[in-house]
Amino acid sequence: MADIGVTGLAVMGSNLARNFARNGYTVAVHNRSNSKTQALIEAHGSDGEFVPSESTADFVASLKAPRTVIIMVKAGGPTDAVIEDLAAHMEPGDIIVDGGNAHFPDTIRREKSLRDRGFHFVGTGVSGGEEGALNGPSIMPGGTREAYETLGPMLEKISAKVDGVPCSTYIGPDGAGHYVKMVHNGIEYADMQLIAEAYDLLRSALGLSAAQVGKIFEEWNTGDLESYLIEITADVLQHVDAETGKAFVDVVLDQAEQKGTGRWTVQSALDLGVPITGIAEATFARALSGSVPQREAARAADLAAETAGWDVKDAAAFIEDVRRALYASKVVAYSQGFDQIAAASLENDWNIDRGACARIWRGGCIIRARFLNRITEAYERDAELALLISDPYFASAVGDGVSSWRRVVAGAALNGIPVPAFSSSLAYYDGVRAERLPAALIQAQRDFFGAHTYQRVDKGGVYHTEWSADRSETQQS
Ligand code: NBP
Repeated sequence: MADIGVTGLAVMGSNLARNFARNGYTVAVHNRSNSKTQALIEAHGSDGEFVPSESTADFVASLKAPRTVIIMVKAGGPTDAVIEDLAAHMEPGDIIVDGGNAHFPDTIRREKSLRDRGFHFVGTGVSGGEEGALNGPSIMPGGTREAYETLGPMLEKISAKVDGVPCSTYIGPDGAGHYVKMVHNGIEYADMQLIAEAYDLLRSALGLSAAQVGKIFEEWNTGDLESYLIEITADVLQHVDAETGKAFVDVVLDQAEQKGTGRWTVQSALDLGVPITGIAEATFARALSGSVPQREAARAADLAAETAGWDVKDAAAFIEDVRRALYASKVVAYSQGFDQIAAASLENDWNIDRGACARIWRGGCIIRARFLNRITEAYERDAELALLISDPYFASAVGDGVSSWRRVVAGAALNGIPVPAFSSSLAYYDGVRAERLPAALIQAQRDFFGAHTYQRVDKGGVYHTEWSADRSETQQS
């Protein structure tokens, strides 16, 4: 009998099934069209013990109780179809796991409906793409603790390990796992945008080639910024296009696409009222790059630039400024993402441990990075930490970079280089640390035109001023 089943054997499912088999589990495998099942067994049957089935009934019958099945199909309608098919053959107490990129409200809905029918439903984020699925992904499972007792040890075994610690842990009930995966992807958007802005600044200000900037990133990857994304950036920038002999990055169309997780992250942040400006700017920057008619219209109108012209006297100092600005902006983007997780956790009663999230992102996933250790340590110091950048380590790390950050953002503005993620992160930093914000004026305006009321700094209560009459102030009940 099989320990675990995987249905949906496209790239992610087949690699995950192989990972389970290589780790000593007997894996039941199934796919809607049997050709993929056969292809997996023919090409990789020697990886371990597989039990292939053509029908769902045989697939379910080949599993040990409680039967545990991971679904790795296209998110949305296909996932619902597969769940219904499985549920018709499984029994109460069995565990149905969705490892696809589901939107968390779908996971909440599915979990409730399957719980009502006696099943355990686990919505789990799986990060790391096809290579991670095969060699060790970062896994973010949400569902019942009871289901995690059966499923968890298997997920931990196949996950990436950092210092021997698995990159998989119980995240929380129903949609918690998919939510954390969604924010992970949002942070990935911000991280990529910040790297792209740093690259743009270095090329524009110093007139460097892509390969020269690649070398700088290689150097950065030996310090605080060490991460998978910096590493691949160094590699990509030094890659030469075989056809033209030009830098590869120079022959790629500059329109960034997106599959939707960045947008979902921003939508949820708007609902929760959490300012995730880094992720939002990164998402909008992709949208701007793809706004072809608007970009053409702007160029046709020859919109004025009035730039000052870069005059970098000390290239090494400028590079160090950009590095510090990148690190500070990155810390802010992560801080905002963790704020969002905390707010969603509170709203949904998920009780998510943010330190554990940072711990399981250290390996296997796209945003794996050295500094995630520091985030785990910060939340270990204070599990209720209201603001990551107020932790002593991050306060000092960001503080050390503030003057560099200001020089870089000011230089970019003077020279017409768009750095939305760098500049919005700096604006957030200045906003969140400000003693007093101009929000007071906004409250006064709202009361003026809409009688929306305001509170005072010098006494309690809620007030309204009779703006169009005698301007007397009345306390509201
Ligand atoms: P795809 O997202 O391309 O989905 C293909 C699979 O879905 C095939 O097995 C296909 O079966 C099955 N399928 C479809 Br389409 N409609 C179905 C239906 N109505 N009933 C049953 N099966 C159906 O595969 P993937 O790229 O391996 O990704 C799998 C999941 O993992 C997705 O949710 C994805 O978002 C997520 N994910 C992907 C990555 C990545 O890097 N690719 C990373 C992390 C998570 P067929 O063979 O019969 O057509």
